[in-house]
Amino acid sequence: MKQTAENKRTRSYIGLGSNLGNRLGNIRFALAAMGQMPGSSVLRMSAVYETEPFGNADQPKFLNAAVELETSLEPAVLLKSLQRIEHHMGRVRQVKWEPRVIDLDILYFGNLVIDTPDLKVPHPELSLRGFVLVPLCDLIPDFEDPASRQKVKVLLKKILRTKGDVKKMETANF
Ligand code: A4P
Ligand code: MG
Repeated sequence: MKQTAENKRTRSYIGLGSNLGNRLGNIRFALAAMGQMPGSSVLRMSAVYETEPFGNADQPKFLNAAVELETSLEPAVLLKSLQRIEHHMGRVRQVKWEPRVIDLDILYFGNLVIDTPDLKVPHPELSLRGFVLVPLCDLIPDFEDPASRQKVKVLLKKILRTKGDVKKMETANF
């Protein structure tokens, strides 16, 4: 879907995660950098949460958050821009689920469902992850997930068991 023709702006939701170095500083830096992407503005950010590592448990705790972005970038270009920020911030990819300075995932891109080798939206494991759903629920509890057709708050309710792994850290305005 072309976004450029009329400079259409789409609401997109980005998940942020950091468990290496100055985690809060990393989240703040990435937030500022996303605001500098062409054709993009950060509208809102969730609270920041300290979360138990999911997957490989033998690594430091994460800080996680989500932002609401308005962007005229096409999804693949947005992904590239986010990867550029990750790279600029010193993220080196070696092992899946290794500790990372910053991880920027596209959670939603409007109502689009995208399934290409490089980009899957909604993020495929979103509905399993408290560290994604809790921050998203700060922003868009009533948004209907375009894959499952369920509201974000309903998806969160289904994984209530793991919610205890997600602790609100700070509610300051960014
Ligand atoms: N990719 C496909 N779809 C997307 C999307 N929607 N957004 C591709 C971003 N990237 C997407 O990602 C690998 C490839 O996914 C990219 O090249 C892109 O083309 P990556 O960021 O390079 O590698 P990764 O993050 O190590 O792997 P992956 O599968 O993204 O890991 P996850 O699923 O992101 O998990 N526990 C807590 N508490 N908090 C966390 O934030 N994060 C992870 C990482 C594990 N445990 C965690 C957390
Ligand atoms: Mg990732």
